[in-house]
Amino acid sequence: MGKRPKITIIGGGNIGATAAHWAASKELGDVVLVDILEGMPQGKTLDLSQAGPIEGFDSVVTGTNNYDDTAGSDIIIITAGLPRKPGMSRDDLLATNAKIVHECASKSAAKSPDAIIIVISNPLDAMCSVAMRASGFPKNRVVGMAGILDTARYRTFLGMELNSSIEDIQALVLGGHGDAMVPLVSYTSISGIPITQLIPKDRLDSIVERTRKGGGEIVGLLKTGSAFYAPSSAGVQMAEAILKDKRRILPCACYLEGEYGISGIFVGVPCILGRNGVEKVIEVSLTNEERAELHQSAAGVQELVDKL
Ligand code: TXD
Repeated sequence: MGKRPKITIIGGGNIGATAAHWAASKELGDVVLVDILEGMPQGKTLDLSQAGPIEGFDSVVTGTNNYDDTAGSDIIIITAGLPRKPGMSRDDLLATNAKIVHECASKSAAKSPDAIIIVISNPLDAMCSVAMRASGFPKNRVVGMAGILDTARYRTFLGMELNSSIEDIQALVLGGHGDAMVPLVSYTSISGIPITQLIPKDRLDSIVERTRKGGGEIVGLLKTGSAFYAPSSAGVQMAEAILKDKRRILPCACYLEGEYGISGIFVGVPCILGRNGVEKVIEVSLTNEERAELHQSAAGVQELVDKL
């Protein structure tokens, strides 16, 4: 009888603690929450555990400041790092978060050499490169969470526009997790109906623009930090696809080696997520304009990686 899967979440702040909440309530496995702050992960997970009898989940959720407690994890979700403040770009976090992600990835990978790393910390695409280098893991076992969040924002705005269920909206957003991301209108449908039949172009364009600026909109409202409900939910959806070997097709930041004409960096593309992490990168055909936008977004990622 196999033991329960083990999910380590590094960074017990807004995203990490909320990811622990989603993972525990879905009973994806036992959860270990790591932070540098003494007592904080221990307190949050003790509190979360006490919701178990109410919500009906038996996941064992523990907090720690010691990587020994993360040993043998199946999944490592890295959320540690500073979030943006109003006026900051994700790129402003590069130097500080690169150091943090490097430490978290190397220390956790040493204790769980067979794990799959899901990176959430920003600037996301560059932090994936840091995590792959620091962990020494192969490209299929390092994947970044951004496209699912960006696509979820896009789908939410479309559902609002049509006053219809988000469950029936299928969409794809490619590219780096930045203002240059590429929502693909040509691959957006509602119950198979192309979106262009349902929403006029001017409204679609403003929805695409709002999606691109979706992170900044929330940072501007919160003032003290950035989004965390949807980002953590997206990260846990990736963990679920991997742990249950669902082989879902989801937009994730994957390490490309020639796909889409891009090499040597992580960029948001559709991929199959299963027990081995990124099972396959899926290349969809793009219009010249969409391809140019994807390459422009990738160039922004390359610029950040070059600064590392
Ligand atoms: O789509 C996406 N990928 C993004 C990612 C969506 C939203 C925001 N995202 C980014 O995630 C954000 O820009 C940050 O870089 C991270 C974490 O955001 P969060 O809102 O959770 O930040 P918090 O609440 O400040 O939590 C960060 C925690 C905090 O408790 C620190 O003590 C801890 O990280 N931290 C560390 N933990 C372990 N090890 C080290 N070295 C460390 N340094 C800080």
